[in-house]
This record gives sequence, structure tokens and C-alpha cells, in this order.
Amino acid sequence: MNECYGCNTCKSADKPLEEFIAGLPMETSHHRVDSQKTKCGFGLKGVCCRLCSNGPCRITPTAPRGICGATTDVIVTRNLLRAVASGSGCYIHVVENTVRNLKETALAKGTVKGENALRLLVHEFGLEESDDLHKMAEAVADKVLSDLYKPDYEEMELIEKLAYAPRYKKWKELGILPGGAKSEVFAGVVKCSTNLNSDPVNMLMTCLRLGISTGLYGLTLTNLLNDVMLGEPQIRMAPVGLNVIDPDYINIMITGHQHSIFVDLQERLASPEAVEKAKAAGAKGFKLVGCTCVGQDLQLRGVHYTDIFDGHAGNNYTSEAVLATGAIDAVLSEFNCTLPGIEPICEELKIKQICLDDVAKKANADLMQFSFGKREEISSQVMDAILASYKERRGQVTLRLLPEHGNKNTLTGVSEGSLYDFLGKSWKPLLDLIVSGKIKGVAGVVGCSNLTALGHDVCTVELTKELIKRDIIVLSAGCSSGGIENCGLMTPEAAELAGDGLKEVCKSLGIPPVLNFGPCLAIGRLEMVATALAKELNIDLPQLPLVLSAPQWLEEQALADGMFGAALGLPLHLGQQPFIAGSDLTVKVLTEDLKDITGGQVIVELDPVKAADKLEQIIEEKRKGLQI
Ligand code: XCC
Ligand code: SF4
Repeated sequence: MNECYGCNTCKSADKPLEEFIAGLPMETSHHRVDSQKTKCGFGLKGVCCRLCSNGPCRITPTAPRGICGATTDVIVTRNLLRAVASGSGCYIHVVENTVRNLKETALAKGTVKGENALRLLVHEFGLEESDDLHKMAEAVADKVLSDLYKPDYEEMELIEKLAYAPRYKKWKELGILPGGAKSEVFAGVVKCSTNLNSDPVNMLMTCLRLGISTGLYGLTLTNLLNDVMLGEPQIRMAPVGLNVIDPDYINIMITGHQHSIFVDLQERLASPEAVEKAKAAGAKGFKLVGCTCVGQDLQLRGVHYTDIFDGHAGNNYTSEAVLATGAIDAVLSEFNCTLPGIEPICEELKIKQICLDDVAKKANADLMQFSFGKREEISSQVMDAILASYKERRGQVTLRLLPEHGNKNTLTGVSEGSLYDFLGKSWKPLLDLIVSGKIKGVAGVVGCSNLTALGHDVCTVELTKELIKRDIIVLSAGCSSGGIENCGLMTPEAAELAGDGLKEVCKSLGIPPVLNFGPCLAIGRLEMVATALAKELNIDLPQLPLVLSAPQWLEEQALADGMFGAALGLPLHLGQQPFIAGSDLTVKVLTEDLKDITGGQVIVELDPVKAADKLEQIIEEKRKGLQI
């Protein structure tokens, strides 16, 4: 067998991982970056349209309009709106399943692990408090479901309760308060079809509308509903990286975004009966190995699942390496970002692929469609299939373990609630540090990982280092967290990399300079932190010395997230421009005019030092505005 597939892999911020992947005898995404390095210039600029049979039309200086007459601004914005609507649809699917699971849990009188989270929602929604947790959970679920299923011409009721009042007012003025979240996706898709809307600004406003429904429902609410079912995050230390994989167990890699689908399975796999079965097969038991955002979510709530969860191994573009260790016996996926590229690896290493949600069905996976009513049956089927896989493959497949990879002391479990508690049930200590200048500002480094913004996690990790050096505390959410944690920046020792002010704060509190809020869904938690800080200061969000960055945004979902940031009025840095360069108008609206629309601003900069300079400058300006 060829021992090394070829060392022409892309760079990673995680050097041991980069070396491991370069030495693998199989192909991964990291290998394919090279063969895809010549990018289509039309695609990059967003000026290719193939919406009708007259196309594909491509805009050039000598052909400034498509056959139908569509200008470059129309084509670019239409493409962008399509992407945002699709990304929004993904998150709305996640919150829909989550809230349905909550409702079914309530009806079945299932476990409510997060009573505080439930009471908070009941209070926020203005529902009646009672001693009956199931009754309250059902009422909460009904409220959310009723909003999700409203038509697009009927405003969602909870928006006003969930949003910060000055923002709600601004959105109302702008006429971008969303109707039912599912219908908004539909309306967005209609708007960008052939020979319909040709007003780029109108389409961009629809993007902002979708950003609001995506953010408040797909992100913020998904977290809170999950907290009710799965337990609230608690701050603790946890191991991260490939070292979490223990070959003595039957290991299941999980990928996706829908933590609530795993409730029953998690319990079953940890039961004495399951452990007995595993032992009979020669293993010590079953373990879940985290990957992508659902892994981050489990890590965040890991305190409730220490018996079954081994830890978070890595982000989307670490998943192939996790499988290549040979110590994973099955992949359980329920959503993106489950790369198609894992399929040949699973085939080669006899790894069972099981998919729990049809929307993410992989070609060689068995579909075991989750439904709450059939949860026990599904859990049994899943367990048996994984057990069979373990028996069939172990001993037949080479193990390539990396026991030193990652670290054992990453701080995790940070949420708007656990951070507030940690600070002594007050935001004042954090605000005092910001006012004193020991912490110059806050940066949310969020979103995905990709392989093109200088390499795997390179832009993310380098930018994070630059920010903390400038005394800007970093809060992270998404696959960016997976990269940052595996590179050690979430260990208390990373305080040494921070500027003097932030270093002192970290050392006195025993915390790292980067706080991990978990999955991309937790961008919603960052919004809650930002809102709490603004409320305390009695200012609107755009006045805060707070910036967002998605240095390595990847997917359409990330664009929908980005529109949430834009609607919130926050400065948003991107390492790479979305495919909009072909429209000066779209670029101008997002990078300049947005300041006068929502207060936000998109900044595109691939160089981490220059990006940090720009973000620092914005933070300085906001500080001046607040006279601190
Ligand atoms: Fe990660 Fe969330 Fe992005 Fe996918 S989309 S790459 S953050 S798993 Ni959220
Ligand atoms: Fe060309 Fe217009 Fe058809 Fe697009 S919609 S492919 S620009 S003719």
C-alpha cells in the first residue's frame, strides 16, 4: 500500500494535524485544495447566472447585461439572496426539529434538564409560571411553533420579546421585521427567481430580514430550547483534539447541528445494558467523539454527559483525520457539515455511516430517520448496527492514533448564563474591566473553518492571536472554536499570549483569553451577551466596543448568520469576500451604506494583522464614542 498519499496538502494552523494528514495513505479535502486552486473568475465575482435556459450568462466589460437584461448588480444580489435564503432554511430546519422535540418531550413527560432555562423562556415569553415543568415546556414550544409557521405577512410575535428594544425599533422603521420564519425562506427564494425582483437594495433588505429570523430563532432560540432538554452549560475544563479518542471503546463520531436528536441515544449508550453488550464484544463501553457543531454543543453541556462523551475532537475539516485514526467505528450524522469526502474513507476503513435526518442523507449511510415517537426503537437499531460494525472491523483495520494531539485543559461550558454566574451574577465586573481599558474590547470570532483563507484555521487562529495581543478578549462560536481550541488558545496558559491588560485579567481569574461558547448556533448566545452589556450601559448595540469576525466563513448558513450581525448593527469582518465583487453597488451597501442603515458594516481583509488593526481601530472609535 502507498504509505503516503501525497504531501501536497493545504496548510493548517494545527501543525500536528497538518503533518498527520500529509502522511495519510488516503485522500482528504486537504489534498484536494491543490487540484481546485484555479478558481472560476465569474463565480468568484458572483456574475454568473444560470437561472434560465438563455444562460448561463456571464457579465464582462463587453457584455454588461445578461440576455434578459439583468445587470451585474441584479445577478450578484440575486445569487447572494439565494444563498442567504438557503442558509436561513438550514437553521430554521434545526430550530423546527428542536422545538418539535421539546414539545414531544413535554407531552411524553420526559426529562427537563434545564429548569432555569425553561423558567427564563416562560418569563421572556410572558407565559404563566407554574410548578408543572411539562406544562410550561409545552407552552414555550407552542409559542415558538406558532411563530415559525406564520405566513410571511404576519409578524412573528416573539421577535419583540427576544430582540433588544432599540434594535426592534430600528427594524420596524426599516420595515424588515420578519413574518413566519419558514415563510420568509420561501418568500426569499421566490424573490430571487427569474425575471422577478430587479432591485438590488430591495433584495439586500430581504437578506437583513432573513438575518433577523435566522438569528433570533435559528440561533438564539435553538440554544435555549436545547438547554431546557439537555441541561445548561457549566464552565469546566475538558480535553480536546484527537487525544480524546480512546481505542478501547466503541467510538461514535457525531456530526451535525441537532443535539436534541441524541437525547435518548446518549442515555441508552451509557446504560448498564449497553456497557454489558460492549464488554461482550471486547470493548469497555460506548463513547461519543465530538466533531463539527453538534460536538461543540455536547462539549458545552459536557458536564451532564461525562459518562458517554469523550470530548470534542475537531471541526468540519478535522473530521476526515478523526476517521483516519481507524479508531472510530461509526459516524452518526444528522445535518451539515458532514463532508461528502468522508464517504470513501468510511468505506475503506469499514466505518458504519448512519444518518438520522433525511436532509443530510449520505450516499453510503443507512438512513434511520429520527422521530421522537420512535426514539427507543431507533436507539436500539443504531446501537446494534454500531456494535456489529465494531465486531467486524476492529483488528482488521490499522490504527493511527495521535494521543498527543490537542490538549487536556480547554475551558469550555461558557454561555451567557454561565459567564454571568462566573462574574458573580452581574455584568458589571466585565464592564469595569472594559471601562478601565484592561480589556480594550470584545471580538466574537465565529463561524466556520475553511481551507482557503490561508489554510485550515490559519486566518482564524492568527487573527485571534493578534486580537488578544491587543487586549481584545475573544468569544468564539462555531467551527472556529474547534480550530482555536485544538491550537491551545483556550487553555489558561494561553494568557501568556495576551497583551498586558488582558493577561492580568486572565491570570487573576484563571481563564484563557478566548472563551468558547461552542457551536455556530451559539452566535445567538453572543448576541445575548452583547445585548446584556448594552442594556447595562443603556446604549444600542452599534455603540459597544464589540466587533464580530467570521474569518473563515464557509457555507450559506454563515452568510445568513452574517446578515444577523449586519441587522444587529455590528461591525463584521470576513477573511474572504462573499461572491459579490462583481457588483460595486452590493459591495458599497454592505461595506459603507450599512452604517447608516443598521449601524453595521462589513470589512473584508484576509491578512490577520491588517484585519486586527482595522478591528482594533473600530473598537478605539467606539470607546471614544462612549468617552472611555
Ligand atoms: Fe462548522 Fe456548524 Fe460552519 Fe458547519 S456551518 S462549518 S461553523 S458546523 Ni454552522
Ligand atoms: Fe441570463 Fe437572465 Fe437567464 Fe440569468 S435569467 S441566465 S441573466 S437570461
